[in-house]
Amino acid sequence: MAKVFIGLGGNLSDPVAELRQAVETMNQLETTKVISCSQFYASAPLGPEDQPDFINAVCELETSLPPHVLLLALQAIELEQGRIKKRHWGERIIDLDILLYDDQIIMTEDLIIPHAEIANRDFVLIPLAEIAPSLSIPHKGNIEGLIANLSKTYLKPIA
Ligand code: ROI
Repeated sequence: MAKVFIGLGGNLSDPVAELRQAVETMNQLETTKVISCSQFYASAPLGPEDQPDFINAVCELETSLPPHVLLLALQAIELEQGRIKKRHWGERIIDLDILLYDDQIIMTEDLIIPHAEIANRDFVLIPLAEIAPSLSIPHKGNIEGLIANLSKTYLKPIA
């Protein structure tokens, strides 16, 4: 089984319900189990500011689905929940990103692991650190160091 971390985000419709639904569906994928999830956080949008705040979380999965099969499964969940692309870096119902897949490094056209922006995003690093506090990210370093390097953090756990 591989240990995988998934970043979840959304800012349309009822984002908390959408994230919960995605967690439940991921847990039902074959040979896949959701091991833990961070709290849900409200975060300021990265990108155009005329869109609602996001809800973000990170979950840890155990799966025997290979990376590209998992990617297709996550894309199917996004579509099933009604994701449509409105604009670049714009609002979305649900985004499911593979952040880490064991300690694999993957660089293909449709899949880059570790996620290319993992080191720069408070809404990924802080929930990730909550469930994996001493994680070391291939090529990028220890999660505590990455968090210390963040410039701004506007992120707060929702009640
Ligand atoms: N901004 C925040 N705060 N959270 C996200 O998950 C997120 N996802 C995105 C863009 C539009 C870049 N901005 C985001 O894809």
